[in-house]
Amino acid sequence: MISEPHIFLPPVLFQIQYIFFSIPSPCFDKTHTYLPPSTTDRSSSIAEDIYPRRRDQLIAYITLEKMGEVKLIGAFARPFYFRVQWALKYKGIEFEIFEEDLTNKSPILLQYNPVYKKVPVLVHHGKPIAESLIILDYIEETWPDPPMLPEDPLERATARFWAHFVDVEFWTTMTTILIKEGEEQEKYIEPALQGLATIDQALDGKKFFGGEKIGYTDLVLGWIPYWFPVIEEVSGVKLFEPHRFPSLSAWAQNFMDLPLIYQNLPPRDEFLRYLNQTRETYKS
Ligand SMILES: N[C@@H](CCC(=O)N[C@@H](CS)C(=O)NCC(=O)O)C(=O)O
Repeated sequence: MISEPHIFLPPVLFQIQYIFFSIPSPCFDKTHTYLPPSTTDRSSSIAEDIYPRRRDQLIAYITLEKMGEVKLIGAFARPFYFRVQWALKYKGIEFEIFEEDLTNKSPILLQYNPVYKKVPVLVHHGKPIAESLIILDYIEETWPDPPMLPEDPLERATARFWAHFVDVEFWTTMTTILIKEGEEQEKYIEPALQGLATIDQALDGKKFFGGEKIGYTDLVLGWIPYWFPVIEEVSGVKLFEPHRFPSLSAWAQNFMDLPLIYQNLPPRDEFLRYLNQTRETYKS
């Protein structure tokens, strides 16, 4: 388990920490520059010459210890972060969000997730929990009602199996399709189609993975209906044809019809711009 951070740096050290620049992994973070270029100037004075988002980060940093009992560290449009947001909202838990610029990670992230230095991180009573699926388990155990997972151990294992399958197999395939071109991209099309067919069969005409109500597996796979079409648009590869994957397609519609979901999504235009930037950088 990740150790609890003990050091709470004063603002001047916060500024020094900004000098560090970590190289993110391909969860699209190499070039996400939705901050204006001036904000990447790490020598600028925090007091006077600061872009609002950065000022927000500073304020969030200073007050993180004082804020409400549940905080979520995430970053724009990251699906692993959104699944945790949905889970917290599903449980009716109040929480505060702190969004990272992953091209310039804050001391908060480095201290709260020192092992992976990735988002999301849930901070509960000042204690960090990292890795989205582990966070979902923690949420389920800490706030059992309403349950996300079924009662039956076999059904619980099945829900976790699909979550694992999609994170390990399918997500990687899709991110590769997004950032590659030509032959390299083509190699991943068949695995992606097979992945879609596998998920379609797992659903087998059910409204949601667990039956009539959404639950754990739906929240974990919930990036598919909104993220997938944007990945297709940016990569130029069309895979998700409703007639080929009827169960998955109906599920996607059911999922997107829920206020819990459609009220909690990244704005499409900014998301599209971000994925385009990402593709441009990685493919070169
Ligand atoms: N297995 C992790 C994956 C988290 C992950 O890859 N996060 C990405 C954003 S989607 C990240 O923080 N990347 C920053 C980096 O790799 O430096 C989870 O489920 O939480």
